[in-house]
Amino acid sequence: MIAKKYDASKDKQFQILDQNGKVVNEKFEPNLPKETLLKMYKTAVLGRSADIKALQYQRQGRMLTYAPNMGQEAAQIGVAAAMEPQDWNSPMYRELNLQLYRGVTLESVFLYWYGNERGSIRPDGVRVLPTNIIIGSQSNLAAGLAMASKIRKQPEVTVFTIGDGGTAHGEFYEGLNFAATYNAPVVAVIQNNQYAISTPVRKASKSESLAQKGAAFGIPFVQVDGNDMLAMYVVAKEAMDRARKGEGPTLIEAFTYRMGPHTTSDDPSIYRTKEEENEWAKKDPIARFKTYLINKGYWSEEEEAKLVEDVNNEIGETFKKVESYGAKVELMEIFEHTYAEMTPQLKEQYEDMKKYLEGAK
Ligand SMILES: Cc1ncc(C[n+]2csc(CCOP(=O)(O)OP(=O)(O)O)c2C)c(N)n1
Repeated sequence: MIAKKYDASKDKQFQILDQNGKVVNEKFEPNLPKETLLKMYKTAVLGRSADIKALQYQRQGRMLTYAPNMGQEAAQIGVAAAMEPQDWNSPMYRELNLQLYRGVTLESVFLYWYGNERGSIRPDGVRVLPTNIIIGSQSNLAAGLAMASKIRKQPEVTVFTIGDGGTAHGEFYEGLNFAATYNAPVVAVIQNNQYAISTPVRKASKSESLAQKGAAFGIPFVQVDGNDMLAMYVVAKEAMDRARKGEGPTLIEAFTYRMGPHTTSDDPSIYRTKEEENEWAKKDPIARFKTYLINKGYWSEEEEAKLVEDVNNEIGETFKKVESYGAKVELMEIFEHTYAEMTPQLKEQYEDMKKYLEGAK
């Protein structure tokens, strides 16, 4: 297994495509059909363009807030492409590309950041939990979900994603420890984009790599070049297969970089240098994957121009629709979606809130 050969505690990172899009680890190059590779690429282009547009909409005062994904497309899509339709995601908030690949609509992602909770509703059969803003909570949810699949003998795997900062939270350890101990079908993916808002990872952990925290759970762990779509896919596929066979969780660290701000309320120029940003711009995950596809004869600049135009039209149309819906929802909707039936506590909270709002009129 890759985790055995690429020991993250010895500073070994798994890579297939180098930053120029050249295959440097042929033995591991996956034999993916052209349609799958193109779906991965097109999703990344849509995700990147949607990120740029969302930042602009927010600056124009048309969007509430937004957490951009730029730079993390491969780390998300490589994982999503390794999943089967029946698998589950317990996502964090910086997960646009993973969500798009798995069938969440751009409309619902925009709606969510617009401030409309209806953006949390998934199309039928799309097994992606609502966005977890509470750092670390996705780990315990994943452990519970995976345990339910195991007890019900369903061939489902749950993937949870967490930031580097999130690995300093208790829930990361609680969930993964439980999943490891009971061999629950979980794949844990750390999106190490090197900053938790302005806190660099070296101020949040003393470990050489974040992957090696897996040793404490007794599970395989591996650090991957998170800007390498192929490496992320191959490692995630191996981890998914293991989990599905009942062999328990794997911990994957995607070593990547957040090219944009933490959210629209952040200014990264205060805590990181232009040189650092320029270095990482050279490692752009989309650019190197594009070169790979062109070299394979699967993609061309003409197709690129057409795709960018189509994608920008789609984004513009989608956002116009979202603006026409607005952010207003019925009060009841805030309370009624957590359980199949509202608990007495939720009913009480609803009544309290209703009275409060009536009093405020
Ligand atoms: C329990 C909890 N504490 C604090 C916050 C506020 N907060 C939002 S994002 C963030 C940083 C998270 O960084 P990281 O886990 O590295 O993920 P990234 O945002 O870089 O993707 C913090 C502290 C929160 N959402 N939840």
